[in-house]
Amino acid sequence: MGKSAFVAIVGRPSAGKSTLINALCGEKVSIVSPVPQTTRNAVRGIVTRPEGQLVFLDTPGFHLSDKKLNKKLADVARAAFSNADIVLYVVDATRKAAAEEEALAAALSPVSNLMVAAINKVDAKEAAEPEARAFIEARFPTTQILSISALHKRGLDALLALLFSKATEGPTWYPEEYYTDQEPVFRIAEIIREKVMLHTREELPHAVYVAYANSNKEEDGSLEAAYDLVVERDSQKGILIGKAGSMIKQIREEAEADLASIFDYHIKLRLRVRVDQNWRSDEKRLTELIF
Ligand SMILES: Nc1nc2c(ncn2[C@@H]2O[C@H](COP(=O)(O)OP(=O)(O)OP(=O)(O)O)[C@@H](O)[C@H]2O)c(=O)[nH]1
Ligand SMILES: [Mg+2]
Repeated sequence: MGKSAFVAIVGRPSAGKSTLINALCGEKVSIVSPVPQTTRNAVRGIVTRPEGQLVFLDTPGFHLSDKKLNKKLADVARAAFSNADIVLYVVDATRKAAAEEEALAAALSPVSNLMVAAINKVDAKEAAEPEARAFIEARFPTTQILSISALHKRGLDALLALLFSKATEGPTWYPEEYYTDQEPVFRIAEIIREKVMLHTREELPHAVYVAYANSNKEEDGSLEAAYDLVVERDSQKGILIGKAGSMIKQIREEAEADLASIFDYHIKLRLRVRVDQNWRSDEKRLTELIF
């Protein structure tokens, strides 16, 4: 039996948590965009090495807000770090630690003995690594701190070595070729949502969710899958469709290109836009979507 551990990756929105889980797993496990609050679910990524297996949980960025959606996202992050064997705290070296970082650090204090800290984005010219280090050291004096660049895959071998050194003897939960346990229906919806996040502005990225409609397996083994881009208000439909359908076409084409590199069968998407009035205030809908 080798070592194993559940490792929750936590940090502020846009700290680079999803970029990091992808870099560690060597595959696109979780979607990435420059828009804060891209990740909405606890997404699992698996790393199996001769030493054992680490199961990473990517989590939504910890954001202070009274909005229903943000509270749910914070709940997902809290549940993940409360149940993990190891907590990987990602601090963005390019942003000053303000009230949000302070609140996250306070929330992490009960699990400080399980924590490893990674200062991310040290490649960026605006990175202030000593400040980030001082912030962590002041609040978590016994926590080991590494500097990394998730984007340029720097410092990741040292990080994995540190995480394996903290893991204990335990079972291997997944077959060694697994890098995620997500169902294809969810992964496809997420890839589509990533393109929405990348191409829309201001409030719209946050006002969209992607819902599976139906699919058809063709005789040649390919899949035709229909998904709905769901917005909050009628006035948002036009922006997502774009001039003569240009926006939705771009979203579809870019999503299909990504899917081609992930799945070993061809996936053709059919996208529609529909309205689910004020879904972000709908407790039932949020419970379905945020987990
Ligand atoms: N320069 C630099 N940029 C990075 C690095 N890691 C992530 N980024 C960028 O930071 C932005 C946010 O990255 P994500 O991985 O989506 O961040 P996240 O923490 O998952 O964000 P949420 O899911 O919104 O909480 C993207 O534009 C990334 O390309 C890094 O090491 N260096
Ligand atoms: Mg993310």
